[in-house]
Amino acid sequence: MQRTFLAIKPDGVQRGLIGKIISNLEEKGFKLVGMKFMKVSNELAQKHYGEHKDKPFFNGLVSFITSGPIVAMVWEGKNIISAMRKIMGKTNPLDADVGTIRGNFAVDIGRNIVHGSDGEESAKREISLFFKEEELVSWNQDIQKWIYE
Ligand code: IDP
Ligand code: MG
Repeated sequence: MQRTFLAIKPDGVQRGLIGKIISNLEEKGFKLVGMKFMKVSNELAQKHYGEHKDKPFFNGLVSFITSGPIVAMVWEGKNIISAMRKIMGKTNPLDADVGTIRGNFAVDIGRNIVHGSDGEESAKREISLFFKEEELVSWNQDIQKWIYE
């Protein structure tokens, strides 16, 4: 089993999409192991998006992600890092397939609703940026035997 970091960005929260996004992932069969409703500080935003610090959109990205509350989550499942990226859809929502979160709910690249880790390294890094170990919950999801063979 793998863990990934997923955040519903301020646009997703403002647009009332928290429930729909979480429902989608519960219905898929993934397991929620951590969740926080929070404002991202400037410092945390800079760290989280550190890989983009030289990009022209960096300042806008940091002010956007700190502009309102987000939902920070950790989800667990088989191959969940790449599976989540597929469920999210391409970075530019106009390129994202219909049926994906970004394809269904977003238009602009700077308002693309969700963030998800793009690999094992970034998942580890992002989970530990947003969560302390004791904030993650290990639990038995009783429906797992109907999801995994
Ligand atoms: P990702 O969120 O799909 O992993 P990244 O390339 O890591 O995409 O970019 C991080 C975030 O920065 C994107 O989700 C998007 O909101 C924003 N972003 C990326 N490229 C651009 C751009 O060209 N213009 C404006 N915002 C961008
Ligand atoms: Mg990324």
